[in-house]
Amino acid sequence: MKIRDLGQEIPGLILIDDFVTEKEEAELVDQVNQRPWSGLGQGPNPELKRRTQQYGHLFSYRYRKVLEEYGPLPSFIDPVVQRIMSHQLMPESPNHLLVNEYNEGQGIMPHIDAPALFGPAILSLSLLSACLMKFTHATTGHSIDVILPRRSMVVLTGNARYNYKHGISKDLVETALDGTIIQRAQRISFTFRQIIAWEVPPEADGCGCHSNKDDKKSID
Ligand SMILES: O=C(O)CCC(=O)C(=O)O
Repeated sequence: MKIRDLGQEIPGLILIDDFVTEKEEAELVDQVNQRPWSGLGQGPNPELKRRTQQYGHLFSYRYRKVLEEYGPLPSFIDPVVQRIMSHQLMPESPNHLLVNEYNEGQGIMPHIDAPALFGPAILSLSLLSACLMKFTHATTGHSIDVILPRRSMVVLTGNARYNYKHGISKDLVETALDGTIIQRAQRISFTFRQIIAWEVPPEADGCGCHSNKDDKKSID
């Protein structure tokens, strides 16, 4: 494991290479492939244009709120959660695991995970292939691309979590700033979050703009 503090570029951004081994990666992918996927017409989030799974809680992209508590995260993810906690990457154990599958030509629109619903640390583990994650400051537009290598964990806290949108393009080939060329292929990500509220309180969302941030990512 190699921890890279990218805080000079965006405060609160950390990238950890080799967070899981190749064997663990294969096991994690095998576990999720034995379970049902949602999206692409399948409930409980049929409108999603990519396949997803959720553990711990069910978040509805359509209603913009948590609908159900499933219970503890499944035991197959325990070693990863233990590693997260032993490196103090989250203040509390995650109670939501979102699995996203991106095939060639699939990405996720720039968004900030709803501050009222999810806790101060958002972590995402990249499996099967790498991609570029673009971070764009919500007001200044300052933007950087970060390569998320296969089997790495990206950690978003502080500025990176609250003030920068993160997104992944649909491009089939991506070129990083340093010239690295990334041929996009199937990628499965595991996003770990702490759900702190089931819905955005009306006073925090008076203009409805909070929900839009997350809405956009749901359909792309
Ligand atoms: O795939 C990823 O690494 C990020 C996923 C994400 O941002 C999300 O589902 O909110």
